[in-house]
Amino acid sequence: MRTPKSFQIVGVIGLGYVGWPLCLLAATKGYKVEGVDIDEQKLQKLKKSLKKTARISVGNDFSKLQKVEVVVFCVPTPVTLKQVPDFGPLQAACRSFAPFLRQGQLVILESTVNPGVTEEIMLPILEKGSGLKGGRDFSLAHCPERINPGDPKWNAANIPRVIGGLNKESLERGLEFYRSLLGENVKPMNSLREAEAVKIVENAFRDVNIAFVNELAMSFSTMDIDVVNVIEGAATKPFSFLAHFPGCGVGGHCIPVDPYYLIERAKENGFDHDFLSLARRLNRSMSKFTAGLVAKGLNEAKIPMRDTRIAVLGLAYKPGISDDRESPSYEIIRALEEYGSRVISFDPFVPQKSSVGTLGEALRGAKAVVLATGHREFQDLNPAYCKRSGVVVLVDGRNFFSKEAFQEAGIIYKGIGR
Ligand code: SAJ
Repeated sequence: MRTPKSFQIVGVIGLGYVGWPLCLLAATKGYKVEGVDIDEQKLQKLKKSLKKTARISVGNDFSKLQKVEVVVFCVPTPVTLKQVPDFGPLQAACRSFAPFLRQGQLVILESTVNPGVTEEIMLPILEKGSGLKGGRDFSLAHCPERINPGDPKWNAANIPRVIGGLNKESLERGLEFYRSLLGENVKPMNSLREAEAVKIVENAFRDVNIAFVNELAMSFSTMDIDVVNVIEGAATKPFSFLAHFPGCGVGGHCIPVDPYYLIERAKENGFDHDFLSLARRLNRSMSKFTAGLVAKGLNEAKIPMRDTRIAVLGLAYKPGISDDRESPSYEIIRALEEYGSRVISFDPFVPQKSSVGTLGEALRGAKAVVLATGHREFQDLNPAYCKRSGVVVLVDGRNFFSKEAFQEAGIIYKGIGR
């Protein structure tokens, strides 16, 4: 497929779960690709995966980017332990690239940032380091990434996108580039800030909806109402309802992180996002709520929490992947240890951080089990097996198992809202 006349070579800075799929997509669309990353281990792994004839070359040399027409930044934008945005990696990448920024290049930021960051943080570093003027000498656009790790259906090649530009020409050139990758599935926004705001709004929307059902779960558990059944009932309404489900917490590098970008940015303008902050507090409280369910269950069995062995199954933040960033599992473990319990963890996707290597070892001597991640591999945890292992309490942090099956086996079952 021929690329548009303006672009032949694309540079991608940051070859993680966002940048690398973009490299592959651009190569399939006929571009030559220069991938740059600072992580040697990652570069070695990627180099092994590349066939010699590949249109993609990877390395840590930013000077290679002076010959490309488009440079896309796909670097991490985490938050600090105080939940404040950390633009360190983005600023470092801009400083490394700026000396090689050339007249006429199109620079795009895909990393998730709050409104204002592209223009107020990225642009000044690029201009200072290159002596060029954004909008006049080079174009600058923001096209927020929407990669959904582990999603079987949606990927870099078919997820619709939005894009905003520093000026009209930046927007037009950015649209031309992304339409060469995705066809018409690219919506132009009126500004960089609008494009930055779209991504934050998408993910804050999800966080507040999860907080809503988490609060319902805590309320309904006092009324003997199964919140999952109620949500599934509400979801029979074919319009104006979008089901979310309660759980032991909200993990990942998107949903629990992105709202803080908006909260912190608005604070600088004197506005407090009370609602977003409340939703964040509520979702973060689910790990303690889950540990409390363990205490309740063991109490019913007249077993003290102190020195009792408890197995936490699942460290990844969602099923079927090994990513454990911001995973609530670690908060649950901390909360249980504060009760004086002896916690054993097991996640087949995160072996390096698991205390043991098998489900059997995790259950051995455990009086309580917490299911924190709904990996398919945990389906084998059947009630009889639990009973034989001496498990007395099961806290189902993802409402993953059949409550009835465990209760019939004489195991005290506590779900999240059921
Ligand atoms: N979670 C709940 N209840 C829910 C949904 C999720 O407790 O109803 C929890 C999950 O267990 C997990 C966390 O929230 O710990 C995040 O889950 P997620 O399904 O939102 O997964 P992410 O973090 O991979 O979110 C990504 C996001 N994609 C991008 O930012 C590009 C998000 O916008 C998508 O909506 C989401 O995937 C998706 O729909 O799968």
